[in-house]
Amino acid sequence: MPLNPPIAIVMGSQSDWATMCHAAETLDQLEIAYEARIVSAHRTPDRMYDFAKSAADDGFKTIIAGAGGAAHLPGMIAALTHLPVFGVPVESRTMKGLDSLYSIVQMPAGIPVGTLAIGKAGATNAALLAAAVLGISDEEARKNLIAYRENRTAQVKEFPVDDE
Ligand code: RP5
Repeated sequence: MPLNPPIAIVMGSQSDWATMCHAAETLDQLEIAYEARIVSAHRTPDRMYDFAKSAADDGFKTIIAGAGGAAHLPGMIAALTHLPVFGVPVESRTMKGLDSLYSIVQMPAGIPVGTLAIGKAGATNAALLAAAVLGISDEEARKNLIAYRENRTAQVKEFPVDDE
């Protein structure tokens, strides 16, 4: 049976995709394969359990998990797998994502979740961190990540200009 792509992007709801698609787009730019799934800690706990317990055997190397509000998904997945988990706090409607951030970042010692910024920046950086982890042992991923970073640097003007 073919193994899954190296990176999983999971999220608690369809509504998280507007944020998590930025992780997917970043991995697209890096030409790194991923699988995106809706895996809710609260609404589909059995699906979450099955996903997390089999993630390593299924060939995933890193998991990006995004959720908002009472955002237990990244921490629960981290409790169920030894794979690195990067958590993305999705901006919630009522608390602007501070609730999501606090839910994800305050893990007890022993079960780490690498927690990113709220929203698009966090989703983008989660993909870049996942690529960096993959790049330790995958030369293609490493080359693409280095090229991505060089390209971003080259786009920064040295002097400011009036609005174009
Ligand atoms: C969380 O509840 C999800 O991660 C999402 O951010 C939030 C709201 O979900 P919906 O009510 O939009 O489906 O579990």
